[in-house]
Amino acid sequence: MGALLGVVAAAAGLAVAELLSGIFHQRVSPVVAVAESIIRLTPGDVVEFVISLVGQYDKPLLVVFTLLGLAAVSAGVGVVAIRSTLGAQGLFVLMGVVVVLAVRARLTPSMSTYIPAVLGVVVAMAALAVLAPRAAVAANRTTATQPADTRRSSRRDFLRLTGVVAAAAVMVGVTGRVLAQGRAALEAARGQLKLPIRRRPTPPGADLAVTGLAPWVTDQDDFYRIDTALSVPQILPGEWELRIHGLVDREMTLTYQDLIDRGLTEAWVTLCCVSNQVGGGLISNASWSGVPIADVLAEAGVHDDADAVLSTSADDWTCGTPLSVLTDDRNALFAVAMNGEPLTAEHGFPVRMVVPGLYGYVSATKWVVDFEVTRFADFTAFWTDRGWAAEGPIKTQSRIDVPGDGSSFAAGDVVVAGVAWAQHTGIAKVEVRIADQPWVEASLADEPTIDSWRQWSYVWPAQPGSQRIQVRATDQSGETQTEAIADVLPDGATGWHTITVDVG
Ligand SMILES: Nc1nc2c(c(=O)[nH]1)N[C@H]1C(S)=C(S)[C@@H](COP(=O)(O)O)O[C@H]1N2
Ligand SMILES: [Mo]
Repeated sequence: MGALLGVVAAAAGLAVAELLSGIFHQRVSPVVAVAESIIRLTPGDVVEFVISLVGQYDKPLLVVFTLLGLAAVSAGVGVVAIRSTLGAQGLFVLMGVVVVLAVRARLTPSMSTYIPAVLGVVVAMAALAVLAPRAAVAANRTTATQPADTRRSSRRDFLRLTGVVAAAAVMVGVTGRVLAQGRAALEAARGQLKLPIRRRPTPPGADLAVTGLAPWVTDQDDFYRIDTALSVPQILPGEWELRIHGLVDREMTLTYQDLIDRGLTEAWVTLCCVSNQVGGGLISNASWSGVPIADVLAEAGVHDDADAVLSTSADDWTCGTPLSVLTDDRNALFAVAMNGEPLTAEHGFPVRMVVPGLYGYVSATKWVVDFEVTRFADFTAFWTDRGWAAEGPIKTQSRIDVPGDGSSFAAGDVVVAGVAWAQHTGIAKVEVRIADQPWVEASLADEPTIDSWRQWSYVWPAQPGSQRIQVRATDQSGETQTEAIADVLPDGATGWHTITVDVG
């Protein structure tokens, strides 16, 4: 009775998790995330040996084994539930934590990443709460004096309810899997693309390779993700079209193949979110492949009275960008690839905008499908409607990555290192201040382009005690970061990143 209870409750939760992950078009569902994490944590030679045995069935088999494992653990939880519902709920929470960690390891976190796993656990717990008391009565653990027919009827009651929950779980779970097919088709199409590009090596001298310091190039899976899309837009390259219109001489419609046929330009660009707090992680650097927006606009013939472009995504998100940054000589691109790979669906597949020097909300439209040349006076966009500034040039900033805030270590020479950025202006100087001592200059890594962030480091002869470390950057226009603290709203945070460490 207990085992059945546990398995059915877990199945209800799992089904809801699969459904939500299908609705959100996530690349992996919670179950697959657990399965993939198992592969990751298994030694390579063991994985290879298993694959040599089962061949292409490795993934489906692993998912089946993961499900069997989950069922076994859940059965155990159900047995516990007959004795202590609270204890069983605790075990479900624990399983939930494992699933969330697996999801975290396999998906770039965004607004909706953890919703399926978390709601799945909630549903499993609710099912347990409803079924466990009935199971306990049916298992006759409540009173020894219970008449036999009462026990029989409560057993029937339990089995009937369990059957209903199980049937609902199967229906919901299957719906989730059907919804996931769309994403699978998209992944297949993405995998079949043969773009004439390769991953570019990190430019020599740009990466100081300090442990704990953000690598100069961010892998696509580690690249920060910000968007309003609960459900990731699914657009096959063959279906994608970009309409260019508005204040132009010639309207144009570009297909994916049109873009590729134009030849791809490569550019290192660091993207940054206006919501990035001082010291925050909503910033990443990559090599982008795409078509210069300026070339396309020149072909369309922009009218003299235009000063902006209103771009719209497949999910109707809108963004206003100054025309000037799209037509000058910077690398503003309709990008199709990041780090030599087609964009992932989460980062705008098949085509997005990338513009050096502007926060993402005014420049980096993912899943872009409409491009209207217009005037700022004539429109508002998604975030400007919500109080954010119409123009969003990135503010010069710097961040301390190592040592970590609040960390403790022994006195002696300690490497302090981080990144600084002033996209399309360039970083001229980074300074570090320990407590109230004078500012000292950090050494800078090479700057292959002014459109990317720049790493810095400083060897600090650390003295014992609690110590404050601050950083500030000066850009190549001579401007030094202001100490004045400003919130991210309406046009980006200011202030010096400050950490405290304990030197023993
Ligand atoms: N379609 C669409 N594009 C979008 C957004 C969005 O919500 N929808 N968010 C923007 C914001 S605020 C940022 S910071 C960047 C982030 O791009 P990334 O998720 O690839 O890092 O995308 C921009 N492009
Ligand atoms: Mo953003």
